[in-house]
Amino acid sequence: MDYLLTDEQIELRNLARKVAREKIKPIAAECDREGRFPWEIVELFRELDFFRIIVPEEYGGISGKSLDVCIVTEELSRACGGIALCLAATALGSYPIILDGTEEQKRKYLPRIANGEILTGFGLTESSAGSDAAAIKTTARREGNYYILNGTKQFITNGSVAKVYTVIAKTDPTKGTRGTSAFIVEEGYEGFSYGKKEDKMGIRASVTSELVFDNCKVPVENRIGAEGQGFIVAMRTLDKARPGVAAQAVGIAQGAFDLALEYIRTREQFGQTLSTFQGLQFMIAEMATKIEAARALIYATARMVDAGVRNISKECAMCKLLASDVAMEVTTKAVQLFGGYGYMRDYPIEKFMRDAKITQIYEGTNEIQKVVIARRLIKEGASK
Ligand code: COS
Repeated sequence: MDYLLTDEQIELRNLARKVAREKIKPIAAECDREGRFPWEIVELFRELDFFRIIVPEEYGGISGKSLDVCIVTEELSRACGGIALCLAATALGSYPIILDGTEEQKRKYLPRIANGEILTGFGLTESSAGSDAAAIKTTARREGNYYILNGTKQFITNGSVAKVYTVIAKTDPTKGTRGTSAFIVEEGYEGFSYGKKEDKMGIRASVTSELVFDNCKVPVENRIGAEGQGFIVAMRTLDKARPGVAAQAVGIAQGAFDLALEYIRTREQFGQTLSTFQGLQFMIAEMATKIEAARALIYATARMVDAGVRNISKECAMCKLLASDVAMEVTTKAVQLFGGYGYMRDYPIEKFMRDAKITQIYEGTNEIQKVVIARRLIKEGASK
């Protein structure tokens, strides 16, 4: 199904699909095994102008549209959900600047993000502040023309490979969510270093590290939005990013499904291919239907984001919830269809299941997505 994509979007999708098949698929297993960040793919994305998709045209980009980011993320994730993240996490790290940055901040950073010179990351999570994002302990104390940041951010995607981070810190610990502010922190700032690099179950081609701030000096002009607006900046960022995680999840599901479908068409048992057994036919019919349902919701939501529709946290959360649950279900069933081979590392299928799991956890656990959805439903009341 083409979901009424424009000719340009179909061209973009086909290009991303080709890159995924020809350049990402051949290195996916090795990057996964070694936990290697694929700099050569970053270089290729630079050459292909893929990073420009994240950024609006007036700042050196070619799109800035959520739907385009989703299309590319999905296609890349069909080959490797981890490798796709160098782009998707750069989108996440850039959204605070795109959504709430000053004109100067946009002019300074977005062209460099667009041309692929810098990757970015988003620093919200801490060891004791995951779902409870307002519980962050990292502080930012104003001293003249600087803020002094102290604390540690945990599980930061692109941590140590990105050059620029958007970081949420407490400027007034007495004021709860209203006491947080957002900052742009560059690699090389005094007092900023990287901590532990995580050894993960999946998305192992993506780097996940701690960001450590020890009296880190950040210029006042790097504050994004007004002092006290950091939590809102973070929530707005997550709203915009969640369809992208959903697209990653659908891509992972589709990648696993493609392999499973080919497998059952050729694998013979009891003198016939697995595809002739009705139980398995029903299984693949359900898998494909759920993938399409998730994709359709993502496209519809991304179009709403791009049209500037306000108050769509619910729809963005629904995308992420549905797509990641579909990814987990589809990849688990794909492993099942491969039988014993599915459980073996010699086959590419188990990686999809490991990669899928994170999509139910990061950028807000699916339990948090349900909180966001339910709060909105209760606020809105029944449709008239
Ligand atoms: N857009 C704009 N503003 C928002 C918003 C959104 N999507 N969501 C909340 N806000 C505002 C609220 O309106 C409220 O503003 P006021 O102070 O003016 O009333 C403020 O932010 C605080 O909101 P709330 O009371 O809902 O905050 P909670 O502490 O209850 O937290 C959840 C809400 C659970 C939704 C939030 O903590 C969350 O999203 N947690 C998950 C974080 C996450 O995704 N982490 C993943 C790692 S980052 S990749």
